[in-house]
Amino acid sequence: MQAYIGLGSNLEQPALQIKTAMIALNKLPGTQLLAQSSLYSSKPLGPQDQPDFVNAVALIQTELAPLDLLNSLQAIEQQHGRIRKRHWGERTLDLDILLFGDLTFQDERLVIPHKELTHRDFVLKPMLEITPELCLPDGTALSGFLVTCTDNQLSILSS
Ligand code: ROI
Repeated sequence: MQAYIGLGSNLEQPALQIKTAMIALNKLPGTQLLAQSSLYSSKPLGPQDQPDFVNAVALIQTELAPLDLLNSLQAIEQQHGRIRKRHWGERTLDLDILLFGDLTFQDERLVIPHKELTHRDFVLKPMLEITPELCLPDGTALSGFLVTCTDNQLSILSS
């Protein structure tokens, strides 16, 4: 299955956090990194008295089931010494499953597609950089949400 993973960090050398997390994704069992977006700098959504974020998206091919993938992503977050200071606050590393093939899934721990995906420019723009024609499982083109999503003043850090 192909899955899109959102990456975000604004503590402890954010760009390095994202780059090493990409490498860790490629090392997960039964998983390969197929593509990665540029690294984007973005203004924080939430409290403004925190550092800017670095955001990116990875496209992976995985044999893991969704909840196994979630467990693996949470293990990577822990290995990066995930610190979360407050709700909607700063963090060392956030990894979110955005899309998982054409699957829709919902339980207490995981909702696919990710609930905020269509609202956040720092998720949409890197996803569309990888796959411009990308659609939700119901066939809606993601590019249509660019006009209504947040504006977190994205700028490309490096390719
Ligand atoms: N803001 C930006 N720009 N990028 C993020 O990844 C991000 N993640 C979050 C909150 C705190 C909501 N704000 C964010 O979890």
